[in-house]
Amino acid sequence: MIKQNPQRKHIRDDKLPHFFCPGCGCGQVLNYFLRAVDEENINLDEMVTIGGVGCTARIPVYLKTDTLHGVHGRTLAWATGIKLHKPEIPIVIFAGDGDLASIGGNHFIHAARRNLDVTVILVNNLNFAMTGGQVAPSTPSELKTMTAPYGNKEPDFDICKLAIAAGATYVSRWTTDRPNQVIKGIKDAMKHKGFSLIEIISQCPTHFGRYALDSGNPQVLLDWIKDLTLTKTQADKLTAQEQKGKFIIGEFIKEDKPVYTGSSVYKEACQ
Ligand SMILES: Cc1ncc(C[n+]2csc(CCOP(=O)(O)OP(=O)(O)O)c2C)c(N)n1
Repeated sequence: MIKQNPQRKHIRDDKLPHFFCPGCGCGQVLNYFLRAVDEENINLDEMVTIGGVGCTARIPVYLKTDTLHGVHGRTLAWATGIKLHKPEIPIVIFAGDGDLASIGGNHFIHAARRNLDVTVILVNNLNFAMTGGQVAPSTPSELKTMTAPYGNKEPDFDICKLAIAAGATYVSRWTTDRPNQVIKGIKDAMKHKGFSLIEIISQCPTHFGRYALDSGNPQVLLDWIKDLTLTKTQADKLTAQEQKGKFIIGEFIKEDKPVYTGSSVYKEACQ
């Protein structure tokens, strides 16, 4: 008899099979999230998960949580509304890099500035995947995409640095091939009071790999990401020029600051 994965109980069976391509990192992130939740005994019934539109945004659809799945780039606007009404509800957002840093960029910087008490799990697959592999603000310079056939001529965002500059109070970055660190990062982000961002650099073999690396093989992409990955300690020994184009991983910030819904004025208004 096949032993069922213990995390399977958190999945909505009626939504299966999932729609992720073979080798896509979204399936891994879903798995890591469930392992984090299970290990911490977190009750999914008391949680809201939110996805905009995109491959990553689809992750909450499979979860037995209260789930909002709707408009591309507006996850943090919804989260703000929910927090205003019920500040005690834990909220986890699953966002693609396009969702969070392109169309949702303004919501992102202001939610971070306000220290909105939510966890954002960013799956950065370096392109707009669901719509066919367009260039995104996270696409590394000079790499080809469906809409940048001569190579991306724009500089890319460092989304973690953007979050820190805006005021986020927990920020870390990992890669899909580091399960233990991702799981710990998700736990830490969920336990953190305030705006927490965990960025996970992920493989999109179907679109990013095919255009940027001439390969739809997930292993080729994973190896490519691994070769470009540096820990924070390794990166600290390099110049800014030498760090260019590298995926620097680690926990970048963790600090206590008042949260958006924490002021006495807000609490009185809610009573
Ligand atoms: C308001 C709005 N603009 C654009 C779209 C089209 N759209 C749907 S998914 C998507 C790309 C998603 O990319 P990303 O957020 O990076 O997530 P991924 O699919 O790569 O995980 C876009 C542009 C939309 N659905 N709604």
